[in-house]
Amino acid sequence: KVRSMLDISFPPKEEDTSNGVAPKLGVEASIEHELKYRVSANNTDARPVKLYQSVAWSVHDRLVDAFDQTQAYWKEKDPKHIYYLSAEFLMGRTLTNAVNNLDLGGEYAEALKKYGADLETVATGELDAALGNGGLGRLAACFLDSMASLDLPGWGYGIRYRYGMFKQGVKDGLQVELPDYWLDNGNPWEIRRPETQFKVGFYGSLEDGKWVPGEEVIAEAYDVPIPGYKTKTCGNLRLWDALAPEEFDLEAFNAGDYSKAVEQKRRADGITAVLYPNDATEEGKELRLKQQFFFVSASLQDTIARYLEQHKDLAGLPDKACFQMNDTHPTIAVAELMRLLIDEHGLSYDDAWAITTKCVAYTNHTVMPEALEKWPVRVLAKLLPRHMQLIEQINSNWLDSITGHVTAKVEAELAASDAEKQKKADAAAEERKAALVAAEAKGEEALAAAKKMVSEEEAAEEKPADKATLVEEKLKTYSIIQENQWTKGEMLVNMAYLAVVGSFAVNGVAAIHSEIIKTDIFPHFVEIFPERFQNKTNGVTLRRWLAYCNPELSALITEALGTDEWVRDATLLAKLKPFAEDAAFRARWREVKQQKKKALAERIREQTGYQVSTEPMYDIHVKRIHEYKRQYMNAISLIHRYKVLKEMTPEQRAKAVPRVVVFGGKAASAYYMAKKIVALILSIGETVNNDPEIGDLLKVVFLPNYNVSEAELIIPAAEISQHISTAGTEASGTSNMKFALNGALIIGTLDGANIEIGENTGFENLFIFGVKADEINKLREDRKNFSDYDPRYTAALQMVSSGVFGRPEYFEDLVASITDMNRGNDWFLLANDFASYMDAQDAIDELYRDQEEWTRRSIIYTASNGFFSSDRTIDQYAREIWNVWRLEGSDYQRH
Ligand code: TH1
Repeated sequence: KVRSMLDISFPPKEEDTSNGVAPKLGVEASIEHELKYRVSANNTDARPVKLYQSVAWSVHDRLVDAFDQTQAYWKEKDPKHIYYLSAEFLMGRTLTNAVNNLDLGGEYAEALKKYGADLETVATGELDAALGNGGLGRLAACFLDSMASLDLPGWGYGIRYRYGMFKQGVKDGLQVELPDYWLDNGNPWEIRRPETQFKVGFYGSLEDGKWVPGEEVIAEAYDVPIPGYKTKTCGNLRLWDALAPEEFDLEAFNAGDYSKAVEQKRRADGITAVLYPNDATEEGKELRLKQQFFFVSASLQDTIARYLEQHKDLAGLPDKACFQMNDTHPTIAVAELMRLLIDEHGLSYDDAWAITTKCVAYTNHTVMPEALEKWPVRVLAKLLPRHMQLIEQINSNWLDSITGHVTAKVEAELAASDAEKQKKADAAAEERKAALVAAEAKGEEALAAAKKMVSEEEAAEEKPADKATLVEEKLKTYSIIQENQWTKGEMLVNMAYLAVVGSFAVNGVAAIHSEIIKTDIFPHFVEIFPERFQNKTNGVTLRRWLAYCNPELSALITEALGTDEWVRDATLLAKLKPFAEDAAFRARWREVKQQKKKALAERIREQTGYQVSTEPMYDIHVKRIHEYKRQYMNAISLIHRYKVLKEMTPEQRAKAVPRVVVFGGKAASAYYMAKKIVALILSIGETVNNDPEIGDLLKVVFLPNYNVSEAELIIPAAEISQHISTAGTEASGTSNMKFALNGALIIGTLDGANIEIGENTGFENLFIFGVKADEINKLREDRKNFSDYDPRYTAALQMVSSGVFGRPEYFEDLVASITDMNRGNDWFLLANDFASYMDAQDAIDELYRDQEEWTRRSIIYTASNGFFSSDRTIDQYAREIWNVWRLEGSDYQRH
């Protein structure tokens, strides 16, 4: 611990322990107080953002009360805690969630009347906290909500990036990236903790086995209270900021070299400056590793320090702490926990290993090879020499521990093949012997020639495999440290392997994904510890993703069920099923959808200028832009749709089913093809939306800057949503769950959580198409001489190449990526799935003509998918991995 000079003990108080403002003032008075004193705006010029700030600070004070009480209670009861280590937390806005989770919605609505405002409008004054890329970061945020709502003692640990996910703009038909300075207006949701600081070292060398860092920064904590839903439990998200040592050490600063201090500050600032904008792709930059180590080290030091306040013996740590690693990004935790236990707390290697492997668990979120983190030994050894040494030791112990297993495997394989080979070799040897005897009889010259021939033959002969070599080769496939298959000679640390070896549990995020990681990614680890591998199907919080983003639908559900308990217990949604058969209920369900479509149409007009009708089907495709997610295939299908509409007679057009197709999603700034996909969608929209012959029959909209808040607006308006990744590539997907819960039908492949949504909803109610995951490898092989293109597909691509949508040269390599054997060769198999995709699209049009049946299905979706509540997911983690329990036997939890 760096600083404890703030060890002031507060005199015990009778009532609250807060700053004394909130509990004494009612909601209305506190807003007024904040408006006047904190944001300094008098009532008359309370511009929306100032009103937002005042309301937020007023809520903040109430949050702090709940937070302090919970944390004090947990400290007293000392239950096992779960620490969710994640490089990303995609929180979005906080106000609406906090007010409603604290059950203060009514009071704030009432108080705001005075300002002629409603909470919904005021809430738009808040900037999204976008400290994450996409699904993985949002999952972490949903998990925090569920942990608190289930009264589980849990904290999130991450990085307080000063710039979150970039803001996406559109300029000249292309994506542009703008900085996301989300702290611009201050942040009422965080509490700075200058009293909680830890040193984190980098670089340097090992001197007598001891690490002497060459650079040090200070990690300073910021706490973000996480209110549970209608419970007093308020969890914590602790985010770390980096300070230069001179920033806190005033004396050294004054005595020292000013410019050196400034340089140190610049370097420290760099660590927490910006979130890497890559979703499910790796960028092996040293700064990224620095970020990972920075937050992991601070979090582990913090946890150990708090543990030691109450316990002496670190052997008990596994009974009090579990670290869940959100993908491999925090995997250096395995080495850092070892280092802290051994170097800082004097434990033996073996004791430290026993503790570490009882405390750490790992969630895998992807099987995409380009996302699996592998750090060059060279980089790790330079940045973290002691950790590299520990990883080498971990690896060598690991390989020693399995040598017996591997040897037995090799022996079994050899026994089968060697007997055969040996027989052949013996026969050949006999022949050669005979040849020599015969040559000897013929004289010196013949003998010499025969000897030469024999020795050549012997040299060329296949040697019976040498067991030791085979064992060595096989062991390499288990090794955490491996040779780079592209850059020979470079050694890499496979972080996923380190995570598996260092964890007591490893899980995937949907049923199919958890199977694929066992068969394709970690099969050799499954041999050794089959019991370590689990599935935990993802989930989403129904608070944010249904109750709060769709209050109209929620009111209808609550009315039908006669209770709002479904917000807490999502299984109750199943009771909606009979209402699908009620025509009057269906009409009201449709009315809500219509209302949400109207709100989205308004947003589309604001953001793009396009006027879209609310009559057509709203078809939504929102997620990060990626080749594997196949927005490109959707775009090609829309070109075909456009072409068909153009070729129709007016009578035919009158019968066509109109659609508004909305895309949203960011392309990583360095992801070349993804940016071209965005450009293609924008270009298609430009042509189609301005074609007077088409009118309302088809609109193609790219809504810029898709983020959590946009999603809250878009998802409730969806009638159909697209989840069309190449089978086997999308680990789970989570927006599919949000759409289903909001009554949007799904068109999708048999991939990720789509499969389980199908099982819950009934596959007959989804529009499923495409090849299956287990066919992919063979199909990719076959593509080497593939020629079976659907004529609609070819014609659509032809339109791109011939410039119907402008810039044909710009799109040339995008087209080539799916048509040219040497330039991508359609790795994600768009051509294979196109025809069945179009069939599914036709079925959608057909069903939409029958609005009663469509609405019936929509209700069935909401009723069937309570399983995908993150409360269920977290309950499973708690029971099956973490072994943590809600604090029971107290009336403290519930209001
Ligand atoms: C996503 C997966 O792609 C998605 O299928 C899944 O639903 C989600 O995680 C939550 O489990 C991933 N996001 C990332 C981001 C990075 C690296 C790997 C993944 S996998 C930076």
